[in-house]
Parts: sequence; C-alpha cells; structure tokens
Amino acid sequence: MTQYDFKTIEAKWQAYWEKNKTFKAEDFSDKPKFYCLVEFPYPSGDGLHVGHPRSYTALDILARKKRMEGYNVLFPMGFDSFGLPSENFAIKTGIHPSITTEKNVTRFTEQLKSLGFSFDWDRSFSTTDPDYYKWTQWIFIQLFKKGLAYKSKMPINWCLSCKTGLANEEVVDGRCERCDGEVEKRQISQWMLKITEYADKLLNDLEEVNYLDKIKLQQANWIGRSEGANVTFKINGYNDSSITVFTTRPDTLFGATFMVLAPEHELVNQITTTEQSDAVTNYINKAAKKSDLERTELSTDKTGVFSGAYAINPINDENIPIWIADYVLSTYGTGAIMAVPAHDERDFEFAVKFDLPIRCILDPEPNKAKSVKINIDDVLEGKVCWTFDGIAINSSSSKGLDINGKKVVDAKKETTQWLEQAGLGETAVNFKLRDWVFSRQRYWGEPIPMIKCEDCGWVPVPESDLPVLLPEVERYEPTNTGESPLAAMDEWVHTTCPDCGNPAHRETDTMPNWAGSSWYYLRYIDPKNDKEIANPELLKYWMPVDWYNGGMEHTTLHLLYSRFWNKFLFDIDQVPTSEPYLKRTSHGMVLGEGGEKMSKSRGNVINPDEVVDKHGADVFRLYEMFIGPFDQSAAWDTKGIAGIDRFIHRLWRLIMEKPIVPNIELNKEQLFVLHSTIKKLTSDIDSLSLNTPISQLMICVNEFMKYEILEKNVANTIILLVAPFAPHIAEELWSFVNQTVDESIVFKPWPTFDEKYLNKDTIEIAVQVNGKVR
Ligand code: ANZ
Ligand code: ZN
Repeated sequence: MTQYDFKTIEAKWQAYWEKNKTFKAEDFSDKPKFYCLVEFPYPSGDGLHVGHPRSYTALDILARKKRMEGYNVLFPMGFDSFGLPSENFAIKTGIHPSITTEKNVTRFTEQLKSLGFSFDWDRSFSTTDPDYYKWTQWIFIQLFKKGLAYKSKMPINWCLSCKTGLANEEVVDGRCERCDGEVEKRQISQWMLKITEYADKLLNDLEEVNYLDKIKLQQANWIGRSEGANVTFKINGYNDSSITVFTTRPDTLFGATFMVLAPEHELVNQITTTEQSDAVTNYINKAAKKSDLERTELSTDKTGVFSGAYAINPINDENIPIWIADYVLSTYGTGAIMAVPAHDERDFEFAVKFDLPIRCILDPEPNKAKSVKINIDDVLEGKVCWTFDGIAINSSSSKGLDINGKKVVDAKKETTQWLEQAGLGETAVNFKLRDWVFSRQRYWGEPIPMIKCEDCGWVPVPESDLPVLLPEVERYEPTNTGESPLAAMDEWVHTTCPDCGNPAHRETDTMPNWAGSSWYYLRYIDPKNDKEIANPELLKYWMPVDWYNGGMEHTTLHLLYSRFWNKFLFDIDQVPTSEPYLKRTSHGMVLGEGGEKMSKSRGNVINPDEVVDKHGADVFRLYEMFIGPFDQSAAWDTKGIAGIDRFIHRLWRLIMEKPIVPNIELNKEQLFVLHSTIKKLTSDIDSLSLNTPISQLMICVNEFMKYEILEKNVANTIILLVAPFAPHIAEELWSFVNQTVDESIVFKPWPTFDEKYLNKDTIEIAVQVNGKVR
C-alpha cells in the first residue's frame, strides 16, 4: 500500500495536464460551450493572496464539472498589469515597470499552476502587452470617432499624493480609493468618455441578465435614474432670465417657500443684489474648497447665503427668496432647486437654520405616522418634516391648478400636465451617472492615441501606427503640473499631424486602470489576433460569458465600464451580443484569523505557498471552499485545515486499502448516502454553494469506511464527485482503481442519481410518527 504523497501526485498530474493541454478550449467544437470567467488579478509584488484562490477554486470546480457534463469549457486567466504599485516601485528603484510586471506575472503563473486550476494557459496575456493594448487604444479611437470621447476642462478630483485625476467612482468618502489620500477639486483638461449616452441601456438591459439581485440593485443605484419635472421660475425684476429646477416632486410646488442655487450656478452673479454681493462672494469662495460629499451629507450643518433676489412660483405667482447654498450641487439636475422644507429633510434643516417659512401641503397617512412615531399636528404646523405619502392639502391656486385631496402619484401627474400646458415645465429624467474621466497623468498606463494639431484639432493616431508604445522615460514621477511624465519626452511628444503633416504633439495622458479590464474577456477568445480585437466567428461561438465571478467591490465600476464598452462594440458591429455577461456572482473576502482584514501591517497575511507546501493543493482548495458560504466573508482558521487534511487521508485509505470488488449489491443505507451525495453535489455546484458539499463528501466517505470491501462503481463514483474539488488526488485514485495509463478523469461523465434510492427519509419519518420500529 502506498502512502498519500501529495507532492509527487500533484507534480505528476500538473505535468500531465500541461503536456496534454487537457484544458484547452476547443474553438467551434460540436459540444455546447461554457465560458466561465474569473476576474484576472493585478500581479502585485506580494504574490498571490489567499483571497484570489477563493474565486478561482469555486469557478474551477464549476468548470471541471461542466467538462464532465459534456461542455466545451473556456476558462481563461490573464493579468491586469497596469497599475500604481509597479509604477511606485519604479519611482523608488528605477527599475522599469515592465520588468517588475514580467517577474510578478511569472510568479503568479507558477503559483496558480501549483493550485491545479484548469485554465487554458495558451490564451493568457497581460493588459500591458503591446499586442493587447494596441486594441485597447483602437477601441478608444472608435469611441472618439463616434463622438463618445471628448476633451473637456473639468473640475476633477485630484489626488494630492497620487498626483493624478480620479474618476468620481475612485473617490471614496472624499478620499482616493487607491491611497486613501486627500482629494481636491482642480480644473484640468481631461479626456472624457460619454458613458451617460448609454445610461438608459445600461439600466434597462439589467432585465436581460441573470445577476445576483444585490448586484443589479447596485448597478441601478449607480446609474441612478430619477423621473420628475423641470419647472421654470421667473425672477422678479428680470424679464429675460429665469431659473429652471429639477424636481422629483412637482406635486409639492405649493409648499415651495424658497429657492436654492448651487454656488457655481451661472445666474448667481447676475441676480445677486449689491447689498448681498460681499456675503455671496465670500460664501462662494468657501464652498469651492469642499468636496461633493462634504456638501451633500445629511449630517453636515447647512450653510448658505441670501442672494437678495426673488423668484416667482409659476403655479400661484408667489414671490419666494432665492438663496445660494452648497448642499445643491451644480453637477446634478439643473444646479437649482425649489425648496420644500415641509417635505424634504435637507430643505427643512435649512429653513429652520435660516428661519424661512415651512408650509405643509400633505396630510400624513395616519398608519404611517403611527409607525414612524410622528405627530400629525406637528407636521400640519410645520414643526416636523414629513417625507412620506399623504393627501395634498393647501394646494389650489387662482391660476387654475387644484390638486387638493389627491394622492402623491396623481398630484404629480396632474401638476406636470398643468405646467406643460402652461409652458412652464415638462417631464424630465436625470441620472446620477456622470461621464467617465478617462485621463490619468501617470506613466504606467496605455498612452491615449491622440495627436493635437493647431489646424486640425485632435486627430487619432492612424490605426496602422498602433500601438502607440510607452516610451522609455528617465523619471517615472508624476509631475505636479497636471501632466504625465511622458510630457517631458520631447522627442516622443513632437510628431506630425496625420491629417495635414504639420508639426503637432502627442497626448501625454494615459488611460485609467479600468481600460484594460473593460474588454479582456473578448480577447481570451482570440488572444493572438493581429487584425481585429477578435475574430467575429469565434466571438459568435463563445460569447456571451456564461458565468462571471468577481469581487463585490467591482460590481459598480468595472462591471459598468465593461458593459458600456461591450454595448458600444456591439453598436459598431464588433461583438455579437449587447451584454457581455449572462450571469454575475460575487465572492466574500477571506479575512485573517479572528476576522480582521488581512494586511501586512496587521501581520496576519497567510501565504498560500506555505499552505500548499505543508498540506498540498487539494487540501488548500477544499479548505478555501469549506471556510464558509461562498458569497460571504470568512475568516481563515489554520486549525480548520487539519480537518480537511484528515478527510483527504481518509479518502486515500478508503480507495487504496479496501479490497475493491465489482458488482456487489449495496444495501439501502449505502444507496441512500451515495445517491444523496450525487444529488447534493450536482445542484450545489451549479449554485456555487460549495461548503456544504464537502461535508456531504465526508459523510459519504465515512459511510463506506464502515465496510470491509468497497464496490468498484462506488469507488469510481466517489472519485468522480471529488474530482472538481480535489483534482490531483482524484486523478491518482482513478488511475489506480481503473488501472489506466496516461488517461485523465477530466472528461469522464459526471455521476447521475436515481430518486428511488432517496426516499429513506420518508420511511424514517413514518417510523417516528408511528412510534414503532418496523
Ligand atoms: C422639490 C422636492 C420636494 C424634492 C420634496 C424632493 C422632495 P433624486 O431623487 O436624487 O433625483 N435636487 C435636485 N437637484 C439637486 C441638486 N443639484 N443638488 C441637490 N439636490 C437637488 O433627487 C431629486 C430631488 O433632489 C429634487 O426634488 C430636488 O428636491 C433635489 F418633498 O424638489 B426635490
Ligand atoms: Zn493637422
């Protein structure tokens, strides 16, 4: 009897898979296709984190089961290798980021291979490969040609320590998402991508895909569609200026007691009276220093200043004061609001602070008032803000609008109709989604392939000249002038205009990290193609991705960006499907022992290499799945690995020590355990519930350990069920039981169960109910 020697076994089967290209995805196979995708890693200098294999193992299990079920599986892996750490390392050491990247990619590849993932390595690439980013640049040029890329001087978020512009989405709680540094507003000319043009499609098409509900909701919230009306207010004393506000609650017009402009609103200067002019200028200067978040957070103290001017409420010609306050953002809606303090929390706080009238125009719904413990009289007297439903009161005017007694929905409709007929307003839709700031002033990114000519303006680099390679630079440091280090490379910057041949200069900004990951799933389909992003027939065969798993932190940005690019590529006939991913799931994080985030500073980082060295890849994989429900965070527990280690040894002894005999009859208990194990694994793998199947496998192995001999089909079934989880030991045991040479378990059929063996439960319940043993 041989000992379980995982080192030999794992090395042997990894070499076998590599030599035989076992996991090669076959283009145009007759089998049904299954495209299974995990988010590719950034190859950091720290090597693989134990968090990475959680997602990879889960989808590897799925991919392996699908192969056993007869699918032609594409399960690729690559590297998202542009990024700040390599660049920061270059700044420190002078070593070119491409050298660091290559080294890190090699290490990551070795680590991933040591875990036995069934990736088709022939399709691997890095986003920093010129053959790849050539096409990233090509896509940018197509966006430019369709008017979806434009340059604009924008107030942007500028990270003071990364010295680069950031997209709104990269600013978290007022700080840089990457370095947690301070962010301020700067006016810088930036390349922008018009993702807002796709806002409706990005929202509506969520109905076509099978994403987890919480992921759909996050996408929808990020896009943030609001329906309401634009309403125009005349300004007292001005005949040809008016203020248009966006409101989601036109029904509350009778409760508008003042109006607020954002400090940046274009009319502020014009309407401010002389008496108020100093106070207003002062206020505007202060507001400019604050972030959007500081300005709009409910908890922050409201600030503002009176402009001296009055607006005229279009429904009753009432004069209401116009204030300037920074809780109104210039970048949303029209940058101006009508304030309804009785029914809007922020307006209420403002009115209380500045002693402005509060007029209740909704009779609260009594049950609701009870449940939120609000006194109805307080609401009616304007002492408390009522933000829920109710019946309109105090809402009629001599101008002919009367919505008293109406419910909110109906009152909204009626008011909007009235405004439309009077030419004073119209229905309007707004999105939270902003255009995508696509410029970065850093070195280690794809150069934006554009040339600026005095006469011709911005001209794309001719496609035959792509890729625009990153030139060698002497210094990698970002500059503080808002330009990338490329700007210092005179020879590179000076070029000629592709259109007119006159002297011109290159764009020196680079693309953000999100660029390369916005279309990588397409390139796996045809990674070596030098004529197009991928061959159309191949795209038609493989797309869409059937299942995409990644981190919850990527469900807003990366997911939205890649959906946007795919939709654009679909619209220009480059890809066959409008949505890139049929299904999207996310995994929870792996935390350190004790439940804290793993980090170098906490000293609680688990190195996967050490676990593999001590216990083997199969135990590591099983443990990563056993650790807890896949979609939830789970804490590492070194002791927990011992249990998995024992299970693997027990499985080994079951198959290697028991005499294996074909065609012996199984008893009821054995049939029940075996078939319920098949049933459970069959459905659980399909839903990525991957912790409990391992317990079930343990029950199954324990059951058959009880008997002197092991039936051969049982042995094979158990090995087949184990194979997706612990593929190395499964290969070894399979070749032992079946005495095969040079043959793999990878394409052996997945076991099937028979319901008739599963009714043991019902019999047991009957026995209990009757209280008698039969
Ligand atoms: C009057 C009103 C009465 C409002 C009421 C709400 C409740 P969402 O749903 O996020 O689209 N608003 C409009 N533009 C704004 C801006 N630039 N900065 C800050 N606030 C702005 O919110 C739309 C509502 O937010 C609008 O409807 C407006 O206030 C405010 F009982 O108008 B509402
Ligand atoms: Zn020119």
